[in-house]
Order: sequence, then structure tokens, then C-alpha cells
Amino acid sequence: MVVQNINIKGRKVCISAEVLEAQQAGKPVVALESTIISHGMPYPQNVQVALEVEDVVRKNGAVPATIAIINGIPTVGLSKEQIEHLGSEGPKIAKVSRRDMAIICSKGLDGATTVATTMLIARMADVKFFATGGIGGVHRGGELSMDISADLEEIARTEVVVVCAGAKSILDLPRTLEYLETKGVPVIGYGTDDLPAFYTNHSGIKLNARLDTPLEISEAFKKSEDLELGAGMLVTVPIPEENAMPATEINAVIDGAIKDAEAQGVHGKDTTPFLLARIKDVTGGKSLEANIALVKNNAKVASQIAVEYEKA
Ligand code: PSU
Ligand code: MN
Repeated sequence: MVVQNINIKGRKVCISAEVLEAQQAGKPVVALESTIISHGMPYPQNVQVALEVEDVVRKNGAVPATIAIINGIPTVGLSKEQIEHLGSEGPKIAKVSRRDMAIICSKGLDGATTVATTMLIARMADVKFFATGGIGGVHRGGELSMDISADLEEIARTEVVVVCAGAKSILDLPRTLEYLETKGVPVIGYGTDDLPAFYTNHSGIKLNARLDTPLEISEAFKKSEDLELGAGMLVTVPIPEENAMPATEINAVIDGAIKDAEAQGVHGKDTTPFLLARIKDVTGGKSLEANIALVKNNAKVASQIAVEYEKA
């Protein structure tokens, strides 16, 4: 694929020809993150899944824009080769959150973008919809450790619709919702009244907003833009019933993974990748299957929302 550099609002962002052409034609575009490729899943499934998720977006009428930092340049719409590079290098690639952006870019390095930096770069390139698996949040014990993902701050300040499957219970889910409420972020249940907990559908934690169709979400986001509220939106989509895992089984695995992290002194940006890898190992890959299914489902929903938005 031809990749060309263009300058948007004085910022250097590299946009692929496919994405640029879609934007110029007023077609819907959906952003996808890259930390899920490098740090969220093992090679080679990570590459395969990243490409399949792009196909899901295309099948649902939108154009995928997988985002990362390549040679120090925020890049919107990775080539197959670039996805293969991030996937095969895996955790050797820097996991880049907002605080890391300036340094990684100034050094001309490659970086995998988290939800926070994917949103940030998407917005620089005028991409408003983004599908992922799970977001970061307030970690368990966060009231003491203050380990709160930069994803939450970003959703509060960057006007992008983030479609996810809720959050994993590696996080303190009620505190994560409290934080988002304080920051003025709408958390929408897509056809559900309570927060989906990634591998399972019903956390029992009530959300204050439920919307049932892509059109309603698109309308709500347009209104948010009209009113210049200046925040993103979080759309939480339950994992398809047939892919959900039994809550007691997965929660026991998560509790064990958190104990392992504590025992090994894992902290900071390593915590989330460590927990994800532990959970996958202990469940013998069952959690990976669920993870793949929900990411694809989220890509479908995000594409449908983007299609509605561009229609009107
Ligand atoms: N949660 C998941 N899968 C993931 C991540 C989180 O279930 O792949 C990744 C995302 O890229 C997210 C990041 O933005 O981890 C959050 O990391 P931290 O908690 O260090 O902010
Ligand atoms: Mn953290």
C-alpha cells in the first residue's frame, strides 16, 4: 500500500492512501489500536487477528485505520508489513501512552499505541470512531497505588467514540465508572443496562445510559459535538453470548493473576500486559478465543456507528 505523509493542522501525521481516499470521499473510517497487537496477544495470532479485524470493518462498510508510531511518526492506516513488524516484535516494541509520545517520536522509534494514544492520533487525523477490546482503568488497589490508566483521562479530553467490551475485572470496575463520571464521560451500554466485564456479559454494575442502535449512538455523538462538550464517549458492548466465559471460572483466574503480579513486584506500564499474558496461559488459550471474538464484534458495531454518522 502506498503510504503518504500529509500535514494536518500543522501536525505531522502519516495517513495511508486508503484512509485518505476514504476521508476525501466522506466514507466512514474506524481506528484500531496497536498495543493489543504487540502486547495484548501472542504472535502469530496477533497479526492474523489484526488483519481479520480490519476485514470485519471493511465488510461492515467502513475503512480500517490501524494506528501506531512508525519511525517516530504517528501513522494512521498501517500496511500489512507494518502490522507484521509490530506483531512479530511483540513486547520489544515500546508501549506508548500519552506521556511517552514526545520521546518516542523525537527519537524516531516505533511504538505501539494504547487506547489513549490511538484516540489522540485518530483525532489528529480527524477519525472519530475507534474499536478495541478492553480499556485501561482504575486498577484494583488504585485508591492506594494511584494506578489509573491514562486511557480514562484521554476519553475525557478527546472527542472520539471508543467501542469496547467494557473492562476486565483486573480493574476496579465501580471506581473506573466513578472516575469517568467525574470526568464527564458518557458510558453507554449497547443493548445492556449493566457494564459488560469483557469475558462476561453482566457485571451487575448498572450503567446510567443504554442505547440500542448504532443510529442512536451516532446521534448522541453528533449532539455532543454540537454542544462542544469536548469529551469522548465510551460504548460498552457485551461479548456475544456464545463466546462468553463462566464468570466464576474467569474471575478466579484473574484473582490468581493479580496475586502473581504482586508476588513478582510487577508495576506501572508492565502490569496490564503481565495480567493479560497470565490469564491467557492459565486458561489454556480459552480467554484468547473470547478476546478475539469480542474484538471482532466491537469492530462491527463501531463500523455500523461510523456508517450512520457519515450517512446523515
Ligand atoms: N486491556 C485489555 N487488552 C489490552 C489492553 C488493556 O483487555 O490490550 C491494552 C490497551 O492498549 C490499553 C492498555 O489502552 O492496555 C492500558 O494499559 P495501562 O493499564 O498501562 O494504561
Ligand atoms: Mn497504569
